[in-house]
Amino acid sequence: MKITNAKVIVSCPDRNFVTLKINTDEGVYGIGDATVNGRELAVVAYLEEHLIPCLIGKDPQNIEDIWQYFYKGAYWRRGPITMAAISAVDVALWDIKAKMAGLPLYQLLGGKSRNGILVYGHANGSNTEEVVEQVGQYLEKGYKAIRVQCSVPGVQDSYGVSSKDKTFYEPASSDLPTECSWNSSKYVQFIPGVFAKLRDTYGYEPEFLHDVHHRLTPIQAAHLGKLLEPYRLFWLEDAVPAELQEGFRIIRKHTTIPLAVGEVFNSIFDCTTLITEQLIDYIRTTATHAGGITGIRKIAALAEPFHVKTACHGPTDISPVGMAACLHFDLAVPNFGIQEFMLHTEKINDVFPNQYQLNNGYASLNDVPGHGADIDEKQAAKYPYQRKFLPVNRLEDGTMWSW
Ligand code: CS2
Ligand code: MG
Repeated sequence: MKITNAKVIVSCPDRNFVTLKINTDEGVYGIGDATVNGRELAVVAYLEEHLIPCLIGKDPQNIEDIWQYFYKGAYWRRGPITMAAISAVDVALWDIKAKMAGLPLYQLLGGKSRNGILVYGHANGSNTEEVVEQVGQYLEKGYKAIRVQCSVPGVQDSYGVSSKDKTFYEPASSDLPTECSWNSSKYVQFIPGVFAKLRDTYGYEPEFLHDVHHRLTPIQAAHLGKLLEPYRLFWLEDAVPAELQEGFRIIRKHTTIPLAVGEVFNSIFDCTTLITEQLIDYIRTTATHAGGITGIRKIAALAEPFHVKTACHGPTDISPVGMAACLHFDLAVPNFGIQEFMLHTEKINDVFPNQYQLNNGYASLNDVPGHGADIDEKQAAKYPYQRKFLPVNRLEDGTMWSW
């Protein structure tokens, strides 16, 4: 069996996606997601110029060898662009292998380890009342777990709060990046009150999560963790920028709040200290960014004996193809924790027909061969790429900060 050609399709149905399609001499094709939000065309160039020429003629069945060829063969290893490109190749090859076997992908990963895939949705609001109302709507829809973000009084741009008509919240700009303004002290003082109100209103059964989005220092994060402990959060996510894995020792020393990290990680080396020292509880690496199914399986296998569970990143900038890959992994992996799940718009689902659904807080998959997600190229062609920047962030005095 041979790869005959491969192409990259860039489309913007409400937001940008980079999709790889690999064709074979047996007529079977595979689809992978290579979207890096805000840096899309860098991955396109990487795929078209550096990977696709080497793929032609290779046997698509040798997934591990192809992965190693591109990983070890890069010389300049790792990084989000390289690894997103490798991820797309990997997911497309797993798709081909499962289609050839006539099986849903999760069967090739060891079969079902659970009946349903627990997901969390996103509630947010410009004040506590709005948040309480939105959380109520999610609970009515059957969600068991909900991420909660709220505007902070006196802070110009809090993270994770969307305008009402949008299903995503990063203020993507086609001009230069939007400049946000931030104040960590006001945030740390305000946010525990939101969770106090939620527990008052809905009791202690629903699972609530919160994303700090890399904005605190370790000691600030430790303080916030302590303040949030009475409200029994499922997790505190990305409390600090995680380039310094050792920084989590400080947070861990001071608080029992469960910690999640890793949506921006792209290899196992980004999380070895975090996992082996048990500094975190959930690892958020995802199929689109951390080396595909092959990459996240290895990370999950390292995490399992250290009681760290998986929690694949799944905002709307992961395409339905990337989401499908994650859901197959989630169904099979022994140390599954939770899956982030934001609903895509109708336009996006028209471009990417898929075979998963949500029911009563759990995602499930239809049993079709492969990962079940595809790209409708005619639909995709209707929505050409549009340059979009993610925001940047500054403290109130103008100092650059993490967004
Ligand atoms: C967020 C992401 O889903 C999350 O947890 O942190 O939505 C993140 O802001 C985006 O992926 C950035 O592209
Ligand atoms: Mg996050």
